[in-house]
Amino acid sequence: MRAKETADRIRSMEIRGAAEIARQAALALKDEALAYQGKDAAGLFHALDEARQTLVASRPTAISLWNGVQFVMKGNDRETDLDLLRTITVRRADEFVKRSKEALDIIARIGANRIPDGAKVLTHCNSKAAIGCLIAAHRQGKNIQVFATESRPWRQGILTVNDLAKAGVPTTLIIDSAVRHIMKDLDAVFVGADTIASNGAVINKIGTSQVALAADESRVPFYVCAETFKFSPKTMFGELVKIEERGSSEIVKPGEIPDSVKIFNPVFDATPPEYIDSIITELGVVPPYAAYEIIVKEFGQEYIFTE
Ligand code: RUB
Repeated sequence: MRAKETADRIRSMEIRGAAEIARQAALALKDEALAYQGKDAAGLFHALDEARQTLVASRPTAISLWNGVQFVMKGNDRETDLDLLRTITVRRADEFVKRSKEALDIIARIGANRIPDGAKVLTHCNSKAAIGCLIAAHRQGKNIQVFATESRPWRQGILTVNDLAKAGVPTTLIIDSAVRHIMKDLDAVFVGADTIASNGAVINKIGTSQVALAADESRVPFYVCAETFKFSPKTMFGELVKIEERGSSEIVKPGEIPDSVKIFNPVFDATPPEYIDSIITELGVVPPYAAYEIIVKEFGQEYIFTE
């Protein structure tokens, strides 16, 4: 799928979830490289760069998307041979997808070890990384029960309970406002991440920080499952993570409320590091305060200044 179509499908939420949008963006750059009809490397680079900008603009606050396209484009501007530039772009896109899928498998195995037999675990929204851990624990033969929030307004919780039920995991769907009511009976919370800042704050689906607060109050361990491409090199250089706001039609139907009522629809929120027990990555279980070191190790500094 070419970049424009991929961007449209990301914007409309047909493609969603931080890891999936990054993988699809990388594959869109691959398809752009394969479809390029021009005769020189500079032209292909220009086409790829335009595609990169189109993709990044489709969900501008998603660092996974930015990291994914940066991974594919890294060093492309120095390549002067057209065939080589095409080959390198295709190879790097495939490598990003492969690494991201391997990371998911590793996170699932590591995360499952943190789930004791008999545990009741809560998850919020629809994170493939978090769900992977829950399914892996179930496959280890542990008798676990999962509680999944509905996650208004898009109701990604419906996807989650379908994923879990398909894997045979005993699952209960709850509305978002039931979280605090049931927290005292739970043993762990597993959520994903859209972005992790250099100070260890985790940006994830709106409501995640309330779940973390309730978990902290009941002393329930709160785990974040995230591939290293969810860490934001931009935050290391002082950029604040912008919280995406989406339209009012996601919340109310036309005519349902008076025009004078404003609607505020932030789709992510930030959970401070002090509410997070550990972040489960493909590099292992790390404290949120290790975010800075992960960013330096994975991205170095050269990434920061390419935008
Ligand atoms: C999805 C969401 C998920 C993260 C992590 O939000 O917040 O928890 O993206 O998901 P949206 P994953 O539905 O708005 O994209 O672990 O699958 O990358």
